[in-house]
Amino acid sequence: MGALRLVLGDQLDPGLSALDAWAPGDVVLMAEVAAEATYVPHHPKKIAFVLSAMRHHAAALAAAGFAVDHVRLDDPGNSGSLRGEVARAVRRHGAHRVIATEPGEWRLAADMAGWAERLGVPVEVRPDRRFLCSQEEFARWAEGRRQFRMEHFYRTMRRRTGLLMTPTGEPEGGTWNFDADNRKPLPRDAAAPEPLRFAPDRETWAVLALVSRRFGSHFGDAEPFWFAVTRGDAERVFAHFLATALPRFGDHQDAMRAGAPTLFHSVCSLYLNVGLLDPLAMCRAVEAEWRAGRAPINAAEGFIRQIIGWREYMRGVYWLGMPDYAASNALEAEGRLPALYWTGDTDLRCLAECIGQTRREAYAHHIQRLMVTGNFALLLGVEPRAVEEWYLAVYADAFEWVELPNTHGMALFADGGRLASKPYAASGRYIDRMSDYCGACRYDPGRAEGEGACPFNFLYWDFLARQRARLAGNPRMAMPYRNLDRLAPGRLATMRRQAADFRRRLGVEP
Ligand code: FAD
Ligand code: DLZ
Ligand code: SF4
Repeated sequence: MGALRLVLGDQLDPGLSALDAWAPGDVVLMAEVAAEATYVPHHPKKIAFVLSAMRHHAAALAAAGFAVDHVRLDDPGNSGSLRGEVARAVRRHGAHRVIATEPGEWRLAADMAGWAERLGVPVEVRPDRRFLCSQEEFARWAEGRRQFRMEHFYRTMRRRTGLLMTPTGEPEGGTWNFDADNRKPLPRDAAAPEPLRFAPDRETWAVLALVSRRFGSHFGDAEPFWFAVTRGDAERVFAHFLATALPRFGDHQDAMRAGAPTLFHSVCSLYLNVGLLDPLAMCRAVEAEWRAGRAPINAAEGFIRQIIGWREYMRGVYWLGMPDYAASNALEAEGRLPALYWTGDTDLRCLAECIGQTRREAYAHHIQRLMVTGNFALLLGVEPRAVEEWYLAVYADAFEWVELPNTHGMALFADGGRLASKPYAASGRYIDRMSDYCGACRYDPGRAEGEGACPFNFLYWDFLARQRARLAGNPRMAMPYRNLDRLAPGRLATMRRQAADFRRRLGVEP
């Protein structure tokens, strides 16, 4: 009779708080359950990644001396839910209490709050130390601020961690943020490195067969499967990134290229989010590359900002605001999500590239998510919940604490500016500048009306006109509204008609 220590599929860290003060007789429970794969229809590659990484972590914990009870998806009697598996394990082991680490999604935290009563044993939920800023610290930082700005939070985190700081407390390089140096398009002939890939081992092949049998109808290809599924291999991925991509990460952070999904990105978010990599250790390693002269400051600062800035900020906004945060809909977007998000069937080449790549790899980098698929949904006025479900389902790194603020706040502006100072709405010209997608597209990014006009263009002007009452007063939107007002009224009316037809054809409007 001991404690049952719950380790979830995104808590694969041997230093997890749920394992603190281990005592003889305690048992770790890890449970593969159908409900976690289907509450949204997760991409098969993501499910295979999580399940295989869970199995490898369970083996590593057992080898380190922990008693581990790992319930497999196809074990007879598997109840299909986390609550059901915890209840069965409490009975199986005669556990007198349950110890967990706070989960990454509000829905599970809310469910856990009722576990003690249902199970008849105390349930202790401990803080998650894998983040640099606790929920309480973020709440203190947020106190008294009506609007949050990542930049202010980021500076606090730089000072606290000492990352890229001089001995006298100034930012290295003389400025806090090199964002302006992170927007260079990629020259046509520039070579980009490939991320490190791994062949599946026997356990991963078994998981792939299981996933194909149980979840093969979900959007996405499980194979070829090349993700790391152990801590050691995830560390190799990161070391490979440092050696091959970090030096140019800064310059081309916002660039997109057809057929090159990862460019100079790390493809580490999935490993970080399930606990196979440690955020602070990664940032220290990146800083060391800069100090050794192997990476420029705009690359090191840009990467560190994503991790101690954006990543922690998103988590803070999520936990502070939930569940109300998810319910907001500041732009009153009520449209339906076009089927093309799930089929990839579209002649808009930028969308076809990003969605096709997402289907194959369960991966897209930030600008693809924000400025192509996210921007399109924003301009169309799609209902936030449907967009969020898509992002949560299709990316291997998607867990609601980070997916929701990125989608709801950053991409859709559905929080009315709590998280970002303006909507990231852009026309086809932006996509043309930052990618090579438009060259082979049937639409022309230089045209905004008539046959062959890029839909992002007429949708952009239609969006601004439609949202004038809500957005025109925002100082950061002054320039777009000045440009809108310069359009001849007849031209704007034509574009708005074209936008309305387009939205109807896509099924956004009934
Ligand atoms: P890199 O470009 O190499 O960046 C390094 C690391 O910084 C990433 O691994 C990630 O941990 C962190 N990071 C970068 N940008 C962000 C950000 N905006 N928020 C939080 N962390 C960031 N990221 C997720 O981890 N899970 C999600 O579900 C998710 N959903 C998103 C949805 C939308 C609509 C948008 C616009 C962004 C979303 N992001 C999400 C953020 C970002 O797109 C991914 O973190 C990034 O693309 C992962 O690829 P990478 O590891 O190659 O990143
Ligand atoms: C994403 C996922 C999947 C697909 N499967 C499981 C699972 O079988 N067992 C488990 O413990 N966790 C899984 N996860 C991760 C959970 O969805 C995640 O822990 C919660 O969403 C909280 O972040
Ligand atoms: Fe996308 Fe427009 Fe460029 Fe085509 S022309 S790829 S639709 S931005």
